[in-house]
Parts: sequence; structure tokens; C-alpha cells
Amino acid sequence: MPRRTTAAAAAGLLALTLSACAKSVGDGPGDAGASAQQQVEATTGDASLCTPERYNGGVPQLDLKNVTVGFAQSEKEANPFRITETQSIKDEATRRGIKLITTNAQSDLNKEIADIQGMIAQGAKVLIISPLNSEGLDPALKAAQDAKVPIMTIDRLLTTKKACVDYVGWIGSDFVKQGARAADAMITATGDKGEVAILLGASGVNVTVDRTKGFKDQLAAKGSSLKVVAEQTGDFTREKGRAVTEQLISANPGISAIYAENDEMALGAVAALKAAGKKPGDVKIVTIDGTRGAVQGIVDGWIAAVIESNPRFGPLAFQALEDFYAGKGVPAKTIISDKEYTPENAQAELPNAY
Ligand code: GZL
Repeated sequence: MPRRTTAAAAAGLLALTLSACAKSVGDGPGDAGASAQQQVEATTGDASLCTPERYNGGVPQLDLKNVTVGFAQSEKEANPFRITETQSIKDEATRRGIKLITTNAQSDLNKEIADIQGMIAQGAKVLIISPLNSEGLDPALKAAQDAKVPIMTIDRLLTTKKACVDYVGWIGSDFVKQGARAADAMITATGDKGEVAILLGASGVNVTVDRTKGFKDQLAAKGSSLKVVAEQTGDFTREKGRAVTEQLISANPGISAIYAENDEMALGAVAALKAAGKKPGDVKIVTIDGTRGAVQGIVDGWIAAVIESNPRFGPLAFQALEDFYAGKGVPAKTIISDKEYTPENAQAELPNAY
């Protein structure tokens, strides 16, 4: 083994240190530090926690360090939510010394099914899945069931499937509560008056249904004077968010507020408002995710508030799998808590954004 010269070794060590340092201060999407990690707010589901004996008629006991775990990502990694989610899974697998293989469905349901089936064929003995839609994964779930490969789901919920039968458990945010918190922030930002447009998330996803329900129900519960005059899907993408906002403000010139069901669509809306000659604050925007771009948008005056949807699932997802095999069991639902970014805290909290 050729010995490296002292200079080269020092350079290598310096590079290693710098890269670790860059990561620790949150240089770009990824982890910003301990306070950015997901925190458990509540767990639900029937009392019987899921264990290998109870799951899917019983599955083999195993040591995670001796098998391959597969991670199926849903949407293309153009959105910092997805980039950070995947990085968090990879970082935690590395930290725990677990062999990980990953796939990305590029926002295509049939590809996510094929990805999951492919990882089982490659020998993955456990899966972590971030579902693209709340339904439609049946062929992949059956392949895992037949192969006795347990699935931990994160983020979007498989609404027609059963915990400890079709999947071990689920970890994610309370999306209805996110919508309600967005409504409260919108009431504050607008002084509870004006016309609101909603940029809906992708269809067929519980996140969209819940964030919309939470927002509208909270406006009604608070007896708000805000009026929802338009709602259209922007598919959770920046480009569609921009295009839809252009149409909405042209058809509804009285729009004074936009509720975007994710930051990528909100940033698309900002681009459309800029192109229309609007100034920061002319239209109040409230959005959900907590990406660096959106929180910077608060600092710059374009965005009024951001409700976080924390994508750093790595630690809790792998802890759930450890608990599963240790016989401690996994609850049907683990709900995480989410921060809120406002004009008062955005600058200071920016390092926790992703
Ligand atoms: C929410 C997640 C959503 C994000 C979007 O947990 O499913 O999907 O809010 C992403 O940014 O597209």
C-alpha cells in the first residue's frame, strides 16, 4: 500500500474537515444541525405495536447491519424537500453502518412500482418507501409481502392500506394541521381581508387533500373574511406554480393573497408576480415546506410565512426499523412536529431551512 506523503495526507485531512464543516453548517439542502432534526410530536394507532411476529403473518428476524436496505424515493430531486429527504436517509444508513440501495421514481408511479420490485429482486430485505401517491402501489406492496420484505413508509400516507399488514408503520407530518397553521398565518399577513388563490399540490396525494382541508376549515372556524376565489394545481413544481399563477392573476386581478401548498410552487408564484411588475408584499404568500429559497423569500419580503414540513426522515425511519427488529414494536403513525418561519425569525432561522 503506497504511503501518502505528509503534505498529501494533510491536504486530504483538510478537505475531509472542510467538507464535514460545510455539511455541519448546512451548506445547501441537507442537515443544518441537531435542532433541524425531526422531533416526534405524537404517535397513534392501536395499542399493539408492530413486531416481526405480528407483521404480515410473521417475517424473519434479522440484523439490519447484515442486510441491504432499499429506499424508494418518489419525486425527482429538483425539489430541496426530496434532495434533503434522500440525503437524510443516506446519511443515517452511513452513520449506522447499514448497506443502502436507492431508487428515484422521477414522479412516475409505474416507475416507483418497478423500482421497488427491482430492489427486492436485487436482494433488499427491508424497504423504506416515500410513496408518490396515496394509492396505486399495490403490485409493489404485493411483491414485498410475497418476499416477506417489511416496508416502513415515510412522508405521504398509503390511505387505503393497513399498518402492520401492508406496511410496518408511517412517519410524517400532520398535513391538516399544516394547512390550519397556514390559514392562521394568512389571516395575520392580510389583516383578514382580501381574495386568496390556492396553488394546490399534486392530485391523488393525501398531502394535497389535507393541506387544503386544514386551510379552508381553519378560515371557516375563525370566521375569516378572506375569500378563496381560485384554486388550481401546480403539481408541487416551480414551473407549474409560475404558469398557474400567471393565469390566476390575469383572470383574477383582485387576488391579494396566495396559499401555496409547497415552497416550489410559491417560488414559481414569486417569479410570476415579479414578471407582472408586482413588488414584494403586494400579494401575501403563505407556503409550506421550509426550503432555504422560501425562507429567504420572507427575508426579501416576497413571502409572508412558511410552515415547515421537515423531510429529514433518516434518524426516525431507521430507529423505527431497529425498534421493529428489537421487538419493541412500531406504532401505526409517528407524527413529527414542524417549525414556522415568520418575518420575525426568518433571518435567524435560515440555517435550519433546507
Ligand atoms: C410533504 C411532501 C410534499 C412537499 C412537497 O410531506 O409530500 O411533496 O411538501 C413535495 O415539496 O413535493
